[in-house]
Amino acid sequence: MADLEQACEWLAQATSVAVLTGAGISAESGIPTFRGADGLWKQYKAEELATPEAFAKDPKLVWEWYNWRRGIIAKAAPNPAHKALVQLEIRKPAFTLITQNVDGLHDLAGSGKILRIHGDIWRLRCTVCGANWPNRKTPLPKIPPHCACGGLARPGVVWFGEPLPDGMMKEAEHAAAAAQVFLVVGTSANVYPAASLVPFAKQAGAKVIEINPDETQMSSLVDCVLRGPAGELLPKLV
Ligand code: BV8
Ligand code: ZN
Repeated sequence: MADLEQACEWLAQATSVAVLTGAGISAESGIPTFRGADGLWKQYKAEELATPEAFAKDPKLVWEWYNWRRGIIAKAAPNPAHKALVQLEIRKPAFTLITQNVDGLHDLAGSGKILRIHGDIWRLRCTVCGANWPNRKTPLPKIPPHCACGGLARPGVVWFGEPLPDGMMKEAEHAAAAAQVFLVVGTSANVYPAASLVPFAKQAGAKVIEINPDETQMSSLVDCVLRGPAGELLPKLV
């Protein structure tokens, strides 16, 4: 219990808070995580499909995977963890939500200041003219989808080996450096540069609090570990 009380105290005193979320925060909404047992699709690992190379080789296969994920996400609703972060944002003068998730559940929950550092599964981008537009059709009527210019469309996400959207990492680092409390929720912290935000916030003097039922790459580095599901712990913390 002491850890939760300590975390509550740090959070209550903080006026500036930043949060990094991963797939774990959407697990209780029924969305498979990447590394969890249910993270595989047709025995493919995410790192194999979420790459420009995989798309160049077989855009239909990659789109079938994104169409499958969009189908699952479309049926999912934000859980108490997403909602608790909306409450926290309302209460804190300075608040930034940095998410690795492309599922859009933070948006659906009502969060405002969101940095979608790995993009958005509900946006499409043209591989020819670069047009970028919202598309929430599930299932997609045609796989692969195309742009009005006739160009092949791709998901509006950041693939492995691709840089994050311009300026996004700078903004995330700025928020992490300014935070008195940095929450790390539902991420295994294996993917970079996102994971580098945790030691970055720590070095900048933030109290770093990890919320995760399991050990992660960062557990030894953080100031406080709350072991359990985010849907149960975040509402208690907030
Ligand atoms: C780049 C969008 C450079 C697509 C994603 C340094 C060292 C090593 C490797 C690298 C490095 N630098 C770069 C790399 C390569 C690579 C990388 O990090 N590879 C890893 C695998 C080693 N990084 C990149 O390629 C990045 N780009 O570096 O570009 C560059 C620069 C200039 C010019 C050219 C290139 C881009 C990375 C982004 C890739 N896109 N997603 C899509 O979604 O389809 S990454 C994707 O995987 C997610 O967004 C997320 O980031 C990651 C999955 O991690 P998590 O979200 O943490 O999920 P995971 O399943 O792993 O863990 C879930 C956790 O939740 C677990 O801990 C579990 O215990 C917990 N949990 C479960 N239930 C609950 C819970 N927690 C709370 N409550 C619960 N109920
Ligand atoms: Zn186009």
